[in-house]
Amino acid sequence: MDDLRKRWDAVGQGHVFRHWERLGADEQGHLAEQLNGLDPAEVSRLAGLLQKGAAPAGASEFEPAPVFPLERNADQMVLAERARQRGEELLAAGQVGYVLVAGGQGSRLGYDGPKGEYPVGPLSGKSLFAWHAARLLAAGQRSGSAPRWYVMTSRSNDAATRAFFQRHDHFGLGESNVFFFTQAMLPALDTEGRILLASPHELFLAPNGHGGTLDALRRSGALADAAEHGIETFSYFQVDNPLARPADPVFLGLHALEGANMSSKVVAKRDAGEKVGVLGLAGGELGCIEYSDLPADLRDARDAKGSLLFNAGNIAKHAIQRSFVERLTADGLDLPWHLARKQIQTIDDAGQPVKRDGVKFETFVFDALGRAGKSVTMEVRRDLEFSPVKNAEGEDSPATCKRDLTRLFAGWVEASSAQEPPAGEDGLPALEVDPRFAEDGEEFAARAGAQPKSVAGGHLYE
Ligand code: UD2
Repeated sequence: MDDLRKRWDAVGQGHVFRHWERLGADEQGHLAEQLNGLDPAEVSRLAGLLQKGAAPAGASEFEPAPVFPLERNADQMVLAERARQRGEELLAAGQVGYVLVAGGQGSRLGYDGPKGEYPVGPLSGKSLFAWHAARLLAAGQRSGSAPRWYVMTSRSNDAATRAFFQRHDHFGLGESNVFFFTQAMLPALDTEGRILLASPHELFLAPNGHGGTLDALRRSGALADAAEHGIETFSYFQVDNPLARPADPVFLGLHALEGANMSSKVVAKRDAGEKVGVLGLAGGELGCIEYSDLPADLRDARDAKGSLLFNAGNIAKHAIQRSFVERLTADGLDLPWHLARKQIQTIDDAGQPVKRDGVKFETFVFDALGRAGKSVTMEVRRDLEFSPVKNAEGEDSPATCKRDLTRLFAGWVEASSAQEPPAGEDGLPALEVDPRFAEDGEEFAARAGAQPKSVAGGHLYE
């Protein structure tokens, strides 16, 4: 105990013991455990960043990223076909492992549990986790190779996530094929760099951002596990997007043919004001320019064809070489820190609840693009690949996700000879297509003779 106190005193954080004497043994144990999980030197480095201020955005040096487009010329069509074949080979050889990031807190959605539990199946009420699992099962059926799934949680949702997978029998993937790992937490600091307490016996900790995935892959043994299983490439995707297609052979194949270390999928922005980051170059280095960093004149600028100049909306879908993660994390994760200044619920010196200005620290996975050397940025169809559930209402909400899924499926039905679905109460077709049944219009058409199940007054294809 003396040792612990000395270590934190030495870096000017002794105030975290202010309430120690009046804590119960369990509470003392909890606080000590939290502190033992942190590195005082790292906390000092973070505190040092507060003095430096935010890094200049360098807006004058922004340029659009080169993109492998959806509208392809003859050469690009040939290349895409070669890529498909290469991608299918990699998938069949089991060289692709799937990494799902599900460590975020989902506070914008207002859902009190792991976001992956959130129901998105329009008729089945299937959760985000179940939806992703269905895609992986479909990929396994197609390639003949059992998918290996690395699921990143954070300390606040790890137990609940594991329990959810248990209750659902790991969605038929097999318990031994799902590898859970947990990202690190970091303390929020006040504007003077002092650790904030959430209560007398508890630090205010927050997940260290999705860049922490890379570090957590190493620390958890997932990198070693992937090497043992012959996995060379991670297909990285976010829990909030049920349309993410983690086993896309064209994307994986392009990434491989290019010899890329990290690649990205993008969609054309809905409009100039859409709040997504765009893939672009800053000072010649590839990265993701957050919408808040893109000056209005660049945000609104158009090219000769009238498209937005900065149009490559980041859907947070990447292919990442295992060897690249090994290199990036060999001496601790070396990515820039992003500081989020927020009002934080903490306590005052007397232990009473109070709100204070504070700072949370995160790294972002797309900052690794600048270190990747070679990279492919591939444009994909928004209606097929991107409809995230982020907010409780409005854009990117459960309602828009249901609308997008239903419209997509309805298009497949319309283009085939399948039965027209009835309308649901909300006026949308009451329709759902499980990813194991079909993941695009072609696959759907190939099975159009199959009869849907009648569920909740609608047609469920599964
Ligand atoms: C992210 C991108 C944005 C855009 C959008 C696409 C950032 C900063 N911005 O916006 O450019 O591409 O996604 O959907 O990423 N997560 C963790 N641990 C963390 C933080 C996040 O696992 O510490 C996960 C989280 O569970 C979610 C994903 O990362 O699946 C995205 O996080 P977010 O919701 O904070 O990012 P968002 O929507 O602001």
